[in-house]
Amino acid sequence: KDNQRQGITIIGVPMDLGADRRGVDMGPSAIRYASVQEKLTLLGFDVKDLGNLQVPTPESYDVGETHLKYLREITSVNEELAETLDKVVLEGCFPLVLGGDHSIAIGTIAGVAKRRKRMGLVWFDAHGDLNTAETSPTGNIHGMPLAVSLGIGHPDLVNLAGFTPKVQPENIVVIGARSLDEGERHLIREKGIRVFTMHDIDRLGMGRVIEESIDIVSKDTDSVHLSLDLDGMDPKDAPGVGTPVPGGISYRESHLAMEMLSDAGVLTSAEFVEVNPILDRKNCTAQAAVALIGSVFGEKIL
Ligand code: Z70
Ligand code: MN
Ligand code: MN
Ligand code: MN
Repeated sequence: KDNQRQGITIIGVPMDLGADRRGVDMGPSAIRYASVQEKLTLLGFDVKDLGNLQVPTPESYDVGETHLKYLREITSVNEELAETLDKVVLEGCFPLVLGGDHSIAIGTIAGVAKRRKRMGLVWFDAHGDLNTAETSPTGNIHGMPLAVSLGIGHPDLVNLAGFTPKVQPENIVVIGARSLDEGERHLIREKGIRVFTMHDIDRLGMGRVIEESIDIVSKDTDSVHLSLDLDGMDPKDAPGVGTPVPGGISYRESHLAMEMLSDAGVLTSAEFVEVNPILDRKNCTAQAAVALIGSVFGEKIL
């Protein structure tokens, strides 16, 4: 029956205020052009696309403090994103957020965590995104959202949606890390965050990494969010990102990861961020994102 199909609600956030490189604001458009809605509809889901949130253009605003660039504008977009996602969760639909730079995870996580007692978090990324204004080498807020979600950072970001922290360190896994700043390494040790670096993926294999990850994010939790930065993948397979770091997760490994998460049936929300069509080759990074989204929602080879 049509009205019994699981609902997925897509929200685009054309945010580029959290990163230095323009172009990532076109990510939602590129992912839609790669037929995300068609794919999910074919898989049997009831898909609704809310379109894009309004995001200010950097040229018309003051950057503000250089150690927290565009703090005000990023905070207000994330407030709106959190409110939108809270409604999607209340409606019982699965929120699928398309970025935009990774600073939007602050609002996504605030929104999906609001009604949950305890959320698990899968952070797929070349980076830790665990910086604060004090430790960041760039002042770019897209390098801070995981710290913010743990309750560490500027109060305007940390207290977004009126509660903090959004997640506990023991329910987080980072997968694909290979570029960490000194302050991030310190925070990982201090909080005991489970980080599967590329070294761990090489040694254990992605299959074991995901088995362990599922245990960590689903133990004593009532929901699991997937925050997937396309720069976690190898730049050979996903060149259209602002900060490519060599030696990343292969196309094949990333699919295995999504398929295993899907089979475990634990995910309750997801976001795909940092797709930059200006730096891409024939939209292949957006196409990779859509292929991964297919796997998240149960697409199988056979
Ligand atoms: C660096 C910083 C980052 C994404 C770059 C880089 C952070 N650690 N995140 N690209 N997606 O500026 O904080
Ligand atoms: Mn950057
Ligand atoms: Mn990131
Ligand atoms: Mn990254």
